[in-house]
Amino acid sequence: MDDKPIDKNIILNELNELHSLDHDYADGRILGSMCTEAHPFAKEVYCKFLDTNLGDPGLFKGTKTIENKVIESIGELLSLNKAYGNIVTGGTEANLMAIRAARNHARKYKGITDGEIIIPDSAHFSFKKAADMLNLKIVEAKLDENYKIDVESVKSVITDKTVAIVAIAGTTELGLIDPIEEISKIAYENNIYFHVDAAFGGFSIPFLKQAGYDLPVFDFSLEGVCSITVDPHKMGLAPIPAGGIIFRREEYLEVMAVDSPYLTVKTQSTIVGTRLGASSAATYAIMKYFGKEGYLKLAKNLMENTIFFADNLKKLGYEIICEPELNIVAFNHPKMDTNVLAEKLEDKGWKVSVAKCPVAIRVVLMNHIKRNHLEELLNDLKELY
Ligand code: 0PR
Repeated sequence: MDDKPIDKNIILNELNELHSLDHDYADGRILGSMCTEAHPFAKEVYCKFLDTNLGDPGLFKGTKTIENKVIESIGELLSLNKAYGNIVTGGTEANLMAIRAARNHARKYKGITDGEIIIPDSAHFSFKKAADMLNLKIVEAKLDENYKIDVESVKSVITDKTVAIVAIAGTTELGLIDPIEEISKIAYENNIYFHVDAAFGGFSIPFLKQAGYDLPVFDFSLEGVCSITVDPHKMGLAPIPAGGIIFRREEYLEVMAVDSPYLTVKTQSTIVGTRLGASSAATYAIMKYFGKEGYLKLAKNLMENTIFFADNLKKLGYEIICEPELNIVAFNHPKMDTNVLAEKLEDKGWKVSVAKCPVAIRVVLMNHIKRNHLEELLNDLKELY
């Protein structure tokens, strides 16, 4: 740190210079991000709530009410009348809370002390972090030929140490929805905690279904589902950080509670202590401002872009890994190595993401990628073919 204060303009100049090295969503060149530019109204509200702290909710009763209302609203979207949960920093923290709840619940009610969690091969790496922190063993369930969790494989790896089963509604690499209904049944029959990671799909699947897309049920209407991750900072257009964890029952929060005796509320179940109220307020604002109608329009528009892009890739001769269920397209050149193609696209100014399972170029069609960007990208892909 400098000894003497420095003039604001000098500081701002330095920061602006560094900020200019960042990529801008508005260029439409960021192809592999599940985040996008937050809506201006959500950003405006976010700034107003920057000093609020939900770690001590008795001091910020109004903001705590806002968080409760957001959780209630997301719960309703996921077919749950009375929802419990929190707005957290993102999908990683939401998944960590879900797995912590499952572990503590199994420890308390089943006496399991060396638990295992069953996750699909396609699960986000946040579950590896959760297992590491919570001292749980990961058991990977195989994927079927369509890159979805294999139901028989899940059945075959259940043991008396299983504390949770995880399935995904909108996989990170391919945007696919696992057979949640079947897994829910298995979890329910075996009395095992079932968590659905809909970090990406949670803010679009309900609306796409409403728009007539034939997508499977993934939410609390399935009796085995105990918790769902759904992130406002992905398809919800809320500013980063905003993840969501929704629990079916309050007892899942209770089994995580630790005493916080000198605070205004005497127990705390979240991982983070001091935590932003701004994320809840901004999420509340954008959900109200958009309404179901706004999210439906957004989700539909992004799916139309997805189908446009996939169809044109096929016309050019590229190979699509799977028909997109949500707004992600993964593809390969029939002859060129994927990493070589990725490098060539990078040379043309695209920020490319390469999926690992299977290896493919992966484009997440978020709101910052418009038709004109897709046309430019298709032109470049045509040249490279
Ligand atoms: N669950 C799923 C299904 C996810 O796809 C992700 C992240 C998470 C959980 C974890 O969420 P947080 O990153 O909010 O903790 N998916 C993206 C990924 O890892 C996140 C991302 C977003 C990565 C923007 C890059 C980027 O530019 O690919």
